[in-house]
Amino acid sequence: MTSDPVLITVDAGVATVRLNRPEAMNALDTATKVALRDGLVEVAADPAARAVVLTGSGRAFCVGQDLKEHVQGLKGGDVAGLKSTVDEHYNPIARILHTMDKPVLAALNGVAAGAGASMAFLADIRILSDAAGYNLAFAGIALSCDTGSSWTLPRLVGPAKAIELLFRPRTVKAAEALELGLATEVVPAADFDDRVAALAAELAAGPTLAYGAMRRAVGHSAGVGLAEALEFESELMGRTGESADHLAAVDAFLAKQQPTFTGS
Ligand code: T3D
Repeated sequence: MTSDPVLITVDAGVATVRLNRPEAMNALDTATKVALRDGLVEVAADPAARAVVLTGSGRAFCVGQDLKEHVQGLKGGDVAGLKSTVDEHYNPIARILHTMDKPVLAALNGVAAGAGASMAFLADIRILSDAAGYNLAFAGIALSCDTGSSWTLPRLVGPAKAIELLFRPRTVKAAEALELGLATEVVPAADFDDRVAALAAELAAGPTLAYGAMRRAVGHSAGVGLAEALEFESELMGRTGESADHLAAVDAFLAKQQPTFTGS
């Protein structure tokens, strides 16, 4: 066992980023936020990591900001610390999760609350154990929403549902999350690790550059008109069209074989 608040391993193309404060339901204290932010930057730059799994140890995925640490700051008069942690920690974490050129899979072993939920919404795929759920806890502590949830949540569930979930926080259980579009898949807890490993392996063996381009294209298109989206698509098609994976895959298709992607 180790006391590192975030554990990162890279194995067979899969980087697993595991929040590791099970005794605190993986609440985000400063050390955890720094380790997560810096760890994600490293994983994003590591060519050996072709798919990223974000998950938690113990019974929770992540319950967001560590309120025990937070209240000490507030009572010590450090209200400015609230803004600085958003700028120094939450926003960089959101940016790197959203922009890295490789697929991101959020594996919700348990509840995701506040910024924990926001991080899951930034992933491409959300696998939930049937013991997991979401709680948009921000209003419960009289805060606005952060870590990109004002952007991701309405895109996932529509603006009206987003406001409902933000105004009246409750734990949305896995089955409802699936209905709402907040889960890609719900898996019995006993099968969770195997299913996450299988899906991560599938993504890690895929056309990494194309996946990265697709997540950029879909994120970019959300804020622009069709004309601009077409231009960006053209640029990305050019980039992926020059890749070794593209040529190898076309060759394999014509030879009626399965392609082997290298991520380059
Ligand atoms: O400046 C800034 O930091 C701004 C940034 C903010 C980003 C945010 O994430 S704000 C949102 C912060 N998170 C929350 O408000 C979530 C609070 N937690 C809950 O609503 C519930 O705990 C859950 C719905 C997540 C889970 O409920 P349940 O019934 O499974 O567990 P519980 O009994 O409420 O909690 C178990 C323990 O975890 C308990 O401690 P205890 O009594 O055993 O000593 C509880 O206090 C602790 N805990 C839960 N969430 C947090 C936490 N401790 C510190 N920070 C937490 N976020």
